[in-house]
Amino acid sequence: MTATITAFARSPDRGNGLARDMRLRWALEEVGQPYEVRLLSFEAMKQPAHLALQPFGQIPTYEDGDLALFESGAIVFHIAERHPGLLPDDAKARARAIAWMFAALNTVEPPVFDRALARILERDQPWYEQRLHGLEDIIRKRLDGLSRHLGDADWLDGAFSAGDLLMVTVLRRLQGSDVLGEYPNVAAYVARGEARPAYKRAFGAQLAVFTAASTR
Ligand code: GTB
Repeated sequence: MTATITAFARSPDRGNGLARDMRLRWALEEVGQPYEVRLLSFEAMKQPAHLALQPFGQIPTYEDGDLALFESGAIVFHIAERHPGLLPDDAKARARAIAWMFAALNTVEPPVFDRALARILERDQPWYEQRLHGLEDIIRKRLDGLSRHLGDADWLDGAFSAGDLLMVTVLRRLQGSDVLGEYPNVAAYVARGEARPAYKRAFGAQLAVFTAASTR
């Protein structure tokens, strides 16, 4: 059965691939699984039908037969467990790849996402600059660790994995910032992820949604 995911009918990022359906699209493309997309307005996301799938009224969700899932990390993990290509077979390497999935979402994403939110919502506050510097200091600590670990390797732990997929989607939010520019090997790592054919197909698919919505 073909899985169905949900995504914004009109993404506020204007097709930049920053909304979290991009993680699911990329994972499904990496493992060669077809998928369908149900596009939702902000209003539809808060209706009972969607709340039954996603208690917080957000995208993305994933439905496959009688299985419905929410949380992009859990969905990527589910896809990676069911299809070869995103998690190593070796048990220890697999455990390490899963650790990197958690690191992306639990350790790196919070300050990166908070910075993005602050730049949108808190710009007019008198304490904005102080808050931004504080968040960027935390992000630098995360990128110090990531950069040191990565060195000149292509991926976080051997072959490309779901850990890299999530980490790259998190780091993309820093693109164009001075803070990412301070870590050339991390910036190159993000570019390497974006150069993958599966990434490009996923990006193109979500961009097509935004382009179609803009011409209506
Ligand atoms: N932890 C959940 C997951 O990983 O699935 C978080 C899901 C989530 O944050 N969903 C967001 C959402 O539905 C879209 S991705 N927001 C609507 C709401 O909460 O009412 C986050 C996002 C939103 C907007 C941009 N953007 O404009 O650039 C990028 C990312």
